[in-house]
Amino acid sequence: MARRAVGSGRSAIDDAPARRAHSSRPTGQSSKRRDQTAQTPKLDLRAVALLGAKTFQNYIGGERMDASSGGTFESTSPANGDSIGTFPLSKAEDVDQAVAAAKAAYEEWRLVPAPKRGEVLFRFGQLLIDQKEDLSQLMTREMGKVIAEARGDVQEAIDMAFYMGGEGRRLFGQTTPSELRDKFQMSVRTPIGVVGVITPWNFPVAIPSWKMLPALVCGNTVVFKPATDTPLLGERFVELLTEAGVPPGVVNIVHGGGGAVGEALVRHPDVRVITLTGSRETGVQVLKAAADGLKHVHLELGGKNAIIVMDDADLDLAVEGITWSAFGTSGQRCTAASRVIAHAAVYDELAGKLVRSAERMRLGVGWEDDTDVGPVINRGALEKIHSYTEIGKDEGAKLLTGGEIASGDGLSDGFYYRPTIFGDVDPGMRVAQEEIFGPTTALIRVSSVEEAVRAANGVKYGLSSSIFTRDVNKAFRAMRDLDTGITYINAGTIGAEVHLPFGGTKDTGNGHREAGQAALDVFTEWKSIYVDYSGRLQKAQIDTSS
Ligand code: UN1
Repeated sequence: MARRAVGSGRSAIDDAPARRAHSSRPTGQSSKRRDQTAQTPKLDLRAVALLGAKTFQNYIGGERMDASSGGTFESTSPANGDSIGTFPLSKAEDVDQAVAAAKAAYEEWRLVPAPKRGEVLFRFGQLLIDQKEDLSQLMTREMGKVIAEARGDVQEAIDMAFYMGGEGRRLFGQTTPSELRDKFQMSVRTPIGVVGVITPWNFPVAIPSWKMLPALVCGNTVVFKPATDTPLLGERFVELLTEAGVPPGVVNIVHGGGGAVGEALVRHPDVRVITLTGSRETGVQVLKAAADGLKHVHLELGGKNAIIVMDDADLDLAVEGITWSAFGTSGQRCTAASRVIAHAAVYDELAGKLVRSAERMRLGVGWEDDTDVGPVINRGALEKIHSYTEIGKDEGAKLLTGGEIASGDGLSDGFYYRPTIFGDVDPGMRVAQEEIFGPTTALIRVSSVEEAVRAANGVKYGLSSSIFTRDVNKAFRAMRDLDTGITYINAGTIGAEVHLPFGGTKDTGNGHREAGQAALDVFTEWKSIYVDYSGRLQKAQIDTSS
């Protein structure tokens, strides 16, 4: 599965390590690592500085082990190139081992009462609270997002841990009357088995929590492949789950690229569920590869999200919402506002305010408090984002600000791109159609709410949308007509909370949702149970006259 040159930058399964792959060096850690996990010291800045010196292993069936091939890859900081750590470059044999461990552990985990499984998640939530600052500091270094957003990412996982922990005492089914006498019936949710979890780098703690925590509370076991750009955060996630009491084999981590580990997981006959957040193209490949096995596949793919600004909007509020949604996380959210559809009456004023707001943003390393925009994830992403600036210019869009790789003041050591705004964008242009996954947004001029909604819907994706208006009628029309899984009124396109369904329409996914109650549908089968206590054979649909 080849990495695409353009398109979504957040490709999890095909993210074969963008960085150096080299042969393994001796680790001397073997299974002793398990003990170290229990007493993992809190990361302070000194510990963070030492990170590059560490070599990590896979965690399979409660044992630490190198990749069977002995290969490794290195994780480095997009902020300044510092080494974060060295990780096993696993292959299909490692996946086989992990799946066998998860399959064996399933037989016991599925029988642990769901409230007890929920209690493990509560403990995990508490550990995340205790480790929030350390994880956030680590995240700003390994993934690059600014520290306030890193804390938000961890908080989202905390919220999910408590939400899904509570599901342990719900997991509601239905009871219904029977058409026959002396007969009882109900539906119950049952776990499915081994779940393959393939996650991206942009929410390296939150997204694994959206997938693994519902999978676990429902009684499944997990083989987890974190993105090769953020393996240490994946590692810490599993260490904390283990510390919270997840038994050996219930969660296994296999590091490595999508072409080897991801594909082996998707094709493995004993993996019954695949959940992937990644690019549209990867999603299609996964769906095809999983088709022969008739697996449950949950896909959370791209977005090309629009913010509509009507002529009656509070413009300053809209500018704040757009700035946050377009340039927060350096635009690397699937919910990022990469289009702004503005009413002609306010277009010029809005464009001027937006350009000033973008130009005020300070680029830098995420762990400095006054940084507004951190780096993008890697050189490939930087080049792809810049290629869209060239595409936009060639298409005739007007570059209002940005459009360049940032350098100077230490920025040349990392992958920094200036917040970029295109004006006079035609809704059909590539910069208005394709997911760029960087700090670039496109301004489109319209003259009515109907035209705005048409433009907003005129893309293949359908994740998030927003409208700024003070007219309740327009707001309700937009809520009804915007064809997306998430719609905001007088807020940007980002900021979903964990207890409502998260996902999108059209090419954003395949009809499933994560988060909220909807997530349970991905990780359970329904079983309908009929109990006849009449003592005789009653035939449904036939013996129904009494
Ligand atoms: C993503 O970009 O894949 O609503 C997830 C938001 C965040 C999650 C984004 N809570 O933007």
